[in-house]
Amino acid sequence: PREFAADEGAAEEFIRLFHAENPSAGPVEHRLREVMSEISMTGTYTHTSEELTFGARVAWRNSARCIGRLYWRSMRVRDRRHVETAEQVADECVGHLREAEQSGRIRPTITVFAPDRPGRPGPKIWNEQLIRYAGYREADGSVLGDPRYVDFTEMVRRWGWRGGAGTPFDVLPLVISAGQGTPKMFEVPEDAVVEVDLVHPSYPWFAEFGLRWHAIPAISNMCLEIGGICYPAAPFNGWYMGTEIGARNLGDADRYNLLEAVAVRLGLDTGHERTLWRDHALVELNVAVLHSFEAAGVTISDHHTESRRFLQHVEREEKAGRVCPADWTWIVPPMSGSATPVFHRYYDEAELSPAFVQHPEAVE
Ligand code: HEM
Ligand code: NRG
Repeated sequence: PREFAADEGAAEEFIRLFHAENPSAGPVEHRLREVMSEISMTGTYTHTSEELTFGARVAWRNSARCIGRLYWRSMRVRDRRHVETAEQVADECVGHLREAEQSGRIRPTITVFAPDRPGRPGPKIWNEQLIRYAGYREADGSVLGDPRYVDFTEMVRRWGWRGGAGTPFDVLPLVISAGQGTPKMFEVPEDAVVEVDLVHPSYPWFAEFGLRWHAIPAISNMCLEIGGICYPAAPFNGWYMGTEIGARNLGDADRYNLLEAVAVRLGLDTGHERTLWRDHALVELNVAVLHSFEAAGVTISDHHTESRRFLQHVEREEKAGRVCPADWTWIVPPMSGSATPVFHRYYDEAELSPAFVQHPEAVE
């Protein structure tokens, strides 16, 4: 129900939260009367820039699947609520990438575009992330590139995209629609996409795989929901945890599927599971990812460090008198789970607001 009026209950709950955590913002009753009168007159209301900044940061704090929440207070919030056209949104997404990546030091950043209003939906970014690699289905059924984006790639090709050079790492165009308008495509300029070539600290042959990955994970298809207002385009980024690339993106059988190729180059016996060739290949892939990002001066963290930080975050939240919602199945890293402290406990599973929520009509 993206075009419906803002819910007064959700608005009140958020305004009360904002004032409880920001005592210097003045009396809550005054602001509540203002918000309720704006809703009754227009069907929606306008966040102050302080409310927007706080709301976006708390949406991150409430993201139960995210292990990286220790630094939630320091996220940079780019208020671009006045931006509505597809062209301007594309420009600002590129600006976001440039600002988030200052010579390799990645800064957690979110850009918030126009919200949904009654009868007037906000702009929408169709890409799952601002930077993703195309997947081309070949005649023999195999896939060149990222198999996860075969459908998306076929869609943009049907719409006339001819941008890809035909490599396994072609950056997809941004697909953006403004309100009810038909979506438009925009190339991400090459100089706005920082990438890291993957090498291994001990195996020179590793470079021959020709692997690389982009520096910035920037999820762009989730709706930022604050106090009953939905911001459908609000791309955000932090930095990568190595396993996201080394274990999942490069290792998963339905992604780049590299475990067997790496195991063979390592000289392992892939004929028997009990040689643990998959596990061994996973470790070396992940060593290569962490080593290469570090050598390139691009921020990345390993799953042991990020796990420790996360438990520090949980502790801090408890001290502040808040529950920290967490989903064990997402928090525990995809390799060496039990070697990280986050494995050995349970978590609160509350669903809190503000939040990042998936669009029901999202495309992959
Ligand atoms: C999920 C790490 C910053 C919001 C995740 C996941 C990891 C992670 C490992 C699981 C991803 C997966 O398994 O595919 C980090 C790290 C950050 C960071 C290391 C560094 C600062 C952020 C920021 C936001 C955020 C800035 C939002 C403002 C989320 C959300 C999910 C998530 C909403 C769930 C995504 C989904 O449901 O698909 N994060 N994150 N994270 N993170 Fe973070
Ligand atoms: N696994 C995905 C990214 C999901 C979010 N991870 C982050 N988010 N680190 C991938 O591209 O591999 N973040 O905002 O930093």
